[in-house]
Amino acid sequence: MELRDKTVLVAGMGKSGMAAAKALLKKGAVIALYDKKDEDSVSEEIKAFAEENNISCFWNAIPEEDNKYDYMVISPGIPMDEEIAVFGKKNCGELLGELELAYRLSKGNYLAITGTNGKTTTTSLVGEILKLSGRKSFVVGNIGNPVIDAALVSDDDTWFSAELSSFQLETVSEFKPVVSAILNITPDHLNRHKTMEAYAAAKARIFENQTAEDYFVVNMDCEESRILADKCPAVTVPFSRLEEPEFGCFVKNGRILIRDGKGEVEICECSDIGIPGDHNVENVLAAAAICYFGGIAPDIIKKGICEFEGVEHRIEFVKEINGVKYYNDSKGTNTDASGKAIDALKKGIILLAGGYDKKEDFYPFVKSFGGRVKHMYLIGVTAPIIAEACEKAGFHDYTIMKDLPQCVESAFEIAEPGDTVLLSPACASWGMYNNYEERGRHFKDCVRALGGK
Ligand code: UMA
Repeated sequence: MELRDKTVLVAGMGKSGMAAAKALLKKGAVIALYDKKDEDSVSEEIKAFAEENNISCFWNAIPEEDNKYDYMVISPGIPMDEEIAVFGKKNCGELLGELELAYRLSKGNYLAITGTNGKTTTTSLVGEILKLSGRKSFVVGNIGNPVIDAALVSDDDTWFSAELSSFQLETVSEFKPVVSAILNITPDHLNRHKTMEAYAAAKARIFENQTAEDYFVVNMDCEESRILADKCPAVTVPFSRLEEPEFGCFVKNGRILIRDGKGEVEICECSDIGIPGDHNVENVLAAAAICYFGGIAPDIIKKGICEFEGVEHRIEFVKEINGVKYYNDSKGTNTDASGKAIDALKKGIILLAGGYDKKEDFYPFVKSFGGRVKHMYLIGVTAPIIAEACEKAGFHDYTIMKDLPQCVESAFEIAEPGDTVLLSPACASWGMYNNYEERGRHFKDCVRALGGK
């Protein structure tokens, strides 16, 4: 992709916008910056970057109609019906996301992972296995590392383990991974995508440019994901915790096996998996299939699985105080993810939930507690909405609280030895925190502060 002297409007100056802007400058493009924030709210770092490089900025202002650009690089957080996206479609030669830009500027091979939940764990595990294989590799994408930083230093032998969100996939056009994977599809981000069909369609864009030489790893235990295989041009590699496909990755007698069309290969024992819950068996099955069909030897895959300790903010053990275990699952940003954390931790759970409203229905979530949640503390915009779902479901053991520290204090007061205090909000953090990491760290600080009590 030739960018020298091309004009590019970078829309959204978060992590990916900033990384894209820097890369575009390096490639000789003439850039302008946009963010819906007003000038006072834009960080000093961004303002200094703009000033040093003499860049025009549109802070909380849409460019005039007579401004034309060759490209717009749009951030994943900006919905396509926002005024700036509408401007981009009309006034910019092409509208692309940071992922698509990075792909066009990179060399090497992509192992691309999407799904509603399990993305970060699977992408991290694939990244660990790639590292063990000795290949030059990067873990990138929605996990928090813009793809473009690694793209600029990639070569033909580079491998990317890329976590991709539906937001990022909405703006791909040429992106073509060697192996793509859809881990599961359950309701999430419906405030943005509006319908499950639109959400699944955005996820399915992960394989739209694949060909018969590529692979598509898919969860055959998840109907919403499985049906997408019919539309996929690549070789489908199903994985299953419950069935034994003739071709694919599955569990048999406590062992993880792969059938590759030539025979059956053992990867590891289920007991080798160090991260809790059935959902993590699924993540391991997916990672094993992705790596195996990405050409990595089974013994290296096994080593990666055995050594993997999980990721921060995902059912992360924080501390035990007076026989009560505290877990940080701040990454539980939808009901499906939080339901899996509850499943993994069994019973006696004091649950801390609530946050930003993504228009999910909380009734099935509360209904699924099945006696495992002792009490629930609720915060954020969704607190009264979850409370209403609790009443409807006949679950009355909840309290609406002011903030997270108050929840932790109260949980500490009521918890008895053997109980578990779990932060798994079933909601995004926005409105109270900048991101789930900040929320998770705050929770851990609150728990550690209990230590002296
Ligand atoms: N902005 C606008 N107009 C809008 C919306 C946002 O101008 O309508 C501006 C904001 O003021 C802000 C910037 O855009 O300055 C934020 O951009 P962004 O929301 O796209 O966030 P980034 O910092 O670039 O982070 C993005 C991903 N964020 C989202 O998709 C919302 C990060 O995923 C990702 O790690 C990062 O790129 C690097 O690839 C986070 C996430 O929450 C973890 N993802 C969602 C999820 O996992 O559920 C999809």
